Amino acid sequence: MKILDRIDSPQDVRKLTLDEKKLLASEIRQYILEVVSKKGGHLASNLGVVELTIAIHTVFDTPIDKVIFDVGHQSYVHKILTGRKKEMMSLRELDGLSGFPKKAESEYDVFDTGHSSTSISAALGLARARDLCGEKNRIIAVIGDGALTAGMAFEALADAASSKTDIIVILNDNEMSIEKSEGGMAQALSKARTKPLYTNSNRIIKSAVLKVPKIGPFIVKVVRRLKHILKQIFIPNMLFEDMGFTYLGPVDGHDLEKLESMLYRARDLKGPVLIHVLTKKGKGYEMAERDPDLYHGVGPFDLSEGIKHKDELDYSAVFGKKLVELAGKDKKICAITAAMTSGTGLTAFKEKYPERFFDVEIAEQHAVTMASGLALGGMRPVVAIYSSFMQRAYDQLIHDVALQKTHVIICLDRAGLVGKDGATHNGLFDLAFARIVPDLTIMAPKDFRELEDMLEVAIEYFDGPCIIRYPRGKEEKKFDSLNEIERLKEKKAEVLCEADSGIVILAIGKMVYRALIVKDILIKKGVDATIINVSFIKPLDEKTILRYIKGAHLVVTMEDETVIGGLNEAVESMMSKYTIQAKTLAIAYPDAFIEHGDIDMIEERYGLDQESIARKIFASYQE
Ligand SMILES: Cc1ncc(C[n+]2csc(CCOP(=O)(O)OP(=O)(O)O)c2C)c(N)n1
Repeated sequence: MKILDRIDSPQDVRKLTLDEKKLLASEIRQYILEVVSKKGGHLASNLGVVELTIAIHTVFDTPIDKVIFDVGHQSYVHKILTGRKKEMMSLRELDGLSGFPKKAESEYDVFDTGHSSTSISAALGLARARDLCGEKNRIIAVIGDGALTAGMAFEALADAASSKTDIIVILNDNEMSIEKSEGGMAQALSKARTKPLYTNSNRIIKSAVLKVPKIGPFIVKVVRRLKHILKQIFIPNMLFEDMGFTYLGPVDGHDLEKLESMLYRARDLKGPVLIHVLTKKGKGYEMAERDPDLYHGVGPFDLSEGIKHKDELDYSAVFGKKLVELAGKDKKICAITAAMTSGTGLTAFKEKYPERFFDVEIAEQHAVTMASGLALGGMRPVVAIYSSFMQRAYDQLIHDVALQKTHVIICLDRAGLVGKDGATHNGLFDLAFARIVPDLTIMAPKDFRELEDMLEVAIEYFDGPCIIRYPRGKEEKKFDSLNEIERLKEKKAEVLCEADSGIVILAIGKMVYRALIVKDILIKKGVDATIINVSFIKPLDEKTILRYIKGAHLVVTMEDETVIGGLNEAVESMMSKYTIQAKTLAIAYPDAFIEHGDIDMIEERYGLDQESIARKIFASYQE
């Protein structure tokens, strides 16, 4: 019988001997490889934290002691150890286990994560609540070196340090964000990695000096006074110590014995403690160790063959290619990413124009404000960000870009539903939050070609801030629209087909092609529809739209967004401005957080598949 078969909770882990736990670690690695190669998910990060997670659940009294996993993509081991071993086979499926910690899933999941760098803030809040309630449990935040690059993590560290409360921050340093960690924090950590272990050497020196007859204790006293000087010599990481943390480490994150003893020491210390743990991303699966960024987030793949590089075109790749082309002609174009170079399609740009490429690490807010500075300095910055991560930089969009009318182009990748990563990663709110920002142009392309044209027009012909939002994956259909640049320069919508049935469908992005399919279904039911590709959510091309909706019977809006604040509201407020009486129907996601799973299945659940849409339109038309 495998040891893993005997593990239903951390209590079972605590009963194991060290050797059994080492075996358990290798069984867990095998299981994760089996699950993720079948289901897809985050692989390399989970393989790297197997021993660390076992040690945490051994040393701390979870769930009374509370552990928060930053980002949460590395929580699979934690899920396996906390009673969800079997459910791992439903990982990231609709109604299955989430790929991130979820309070609703388990009492061991303390805080829902997904976006990076929230763990220390949440842990500090829990620690303060514990103190105020007179309780005694331990609060632990597990944060990667990548996640530590975000401003929010620094804000929390500073607050935690000055709070003097008991809180443990475990820094999981694998020298990788999704790509190799770079920047000032990476440099500081790399210095710390190469220096001797402070806590061990400090203890050893102290006990040796104490043994010196008569003058030993005196020396220790003097030495205490000279602590600051000693610190300079022995403490590998002044940054954390100077802030007010007790720094322990670095410790080998794959040596269970050392890890456990370090965690026991941290557990019994007072005040804020930071443990620096060194791990290897992808540990135990050679291909992932060699290429951890490729194995960060994966789809299903063959374990013996590994992931094959596929050169399939998706929106990110089309964006990246076009930007490289434009940057060849226009030396002022700069590209900015917040730790998502390959995800946003910017790898080729980085290689071709390194001096105009800026990876600011997980710092979306800084990315947007820095872009505004670049624009003020005469450059043409293009910031590529996933729609959901842009939520971080909302104030920067308003205050640092739109208010100052700087010519910053923000390309929102993964707009709409993302599927398996679920609620934290869905890009369903960008229209709602961006639409109310004055002086902002917001576009959504129906296919690759329109994305390329929008990018060119936004950079070369528009002035002031622009957003282009596009979905994950491939285009639904290649349209044969011609001379798009001229139309887009005038911020015009595109009438794709006209009908005199009184049904007008206004669609954006990937919903444009769906509108055409819906029209075919409707025709079979005996009604036709006019279809307009809106292209500009802001400013709406009122002239064109008005021409078709005046006198219409039913105006349908189709968007891959939440129903609040997006295209539907824009059209409805325009209709009320011009007192257009037509009935309206919103095809959009409800005012709710949409769960993880296969995109087709989620669309069906919320009535956004072609059949459901056609049914709704037909019913509404007949009412
Ligand atoms: C706000 C935000 N921006 C970007 C991401 C995408 N992202 C997920 S994991 C990750 C890297 C995290 O690196 P690290 O914390 O070191 O964890 P590791 O995967 O190396 O264990 C990034 C950039 C995110 N989840 N949240």
